[in-house]
Amino acid sequence: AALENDLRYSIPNHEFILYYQPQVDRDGRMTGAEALVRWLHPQRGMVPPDEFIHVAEETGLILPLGKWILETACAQLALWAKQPELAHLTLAVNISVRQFQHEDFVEQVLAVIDQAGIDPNKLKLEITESIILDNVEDIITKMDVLKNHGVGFSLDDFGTGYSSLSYLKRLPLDQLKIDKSFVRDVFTDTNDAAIARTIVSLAHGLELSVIAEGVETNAQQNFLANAGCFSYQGYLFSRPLPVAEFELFMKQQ
Ligand code: G
Ligand code: G
Ligand code: MN
Ligand code: NA
Repeated sequence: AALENDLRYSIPNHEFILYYQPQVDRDGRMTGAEALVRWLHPQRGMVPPDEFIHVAEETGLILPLGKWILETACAQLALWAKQPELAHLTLAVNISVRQFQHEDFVEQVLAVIDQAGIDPNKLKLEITESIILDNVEDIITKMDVLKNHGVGFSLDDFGTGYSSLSYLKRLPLDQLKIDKSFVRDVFTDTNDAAIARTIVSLAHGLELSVIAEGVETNAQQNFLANAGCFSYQGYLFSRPLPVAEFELFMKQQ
């Protein structure tokens, strides 16, 4: 409850910042980033999103917070677009189900893109399987409008939810994101290895791209490459970084 109360003041008090984690292709080139929110609490220090996102979702504060995250991420993309070494970067932004369900979501995303003056093709929205709890027709309609403007969709934490593949194939997705829990145990759990391989071939079969998160070792990267996955995100390349460090990291590549 204390956390919930503090969360109410955290937005007007500007206590959030975005970190950026690089995404890498098969040749080691940096192709983009995922924006990850951090709460710099005046007393508690840095509170990780696992501790406050669910509170924000339960209280509805995820709506103003999610809006701030989207605005900040798009403003960052606009700044990168002006710098030759960074202009190619895409940016993935996590979207809560609660945000996506809001009736103004599509208009809000389009307005933010417009205000920031960014190329919508550089923006990727990460949604999770839990979105399917809603009316699938509504979801498809919303996604289609944004897709027609160039916005991409990645299905985050893929394989950890409970969606059926028959719903999944109807969503106009661009990418599946292999959850880090499968990547972590790929050499110690033959089930996880099989699941990781299966997600890659499912993505190929559905003509979607695929990215693996939580890649921490070269061996894991090699396993994924052998399975046909050539986009990666994880500590092997970089932890999520504050923007100044992220830009420095990108320019050193
Ligand atoms: O950055 P970290 O790995 O600690 O994030 C943990 C989880 O918090 C992520 O898996 C993601 O689900 C959630 N998260 C991080 N940043 C955001 C954000 O900007 N918006 C939403 N909705 N969730 C986020
Ligand atoms: O959106 P999602 O909840 O999937 O966010 C990804 C989370 O995974 C973030 O909290 C990020 O800090 C974390 N993460 C990113 N790379 C790695 C990694 O290589 N290993 C582990 N254990 N976590 C990672
Ligand atoms: Mn994510
Ligand atoms: Na994830």
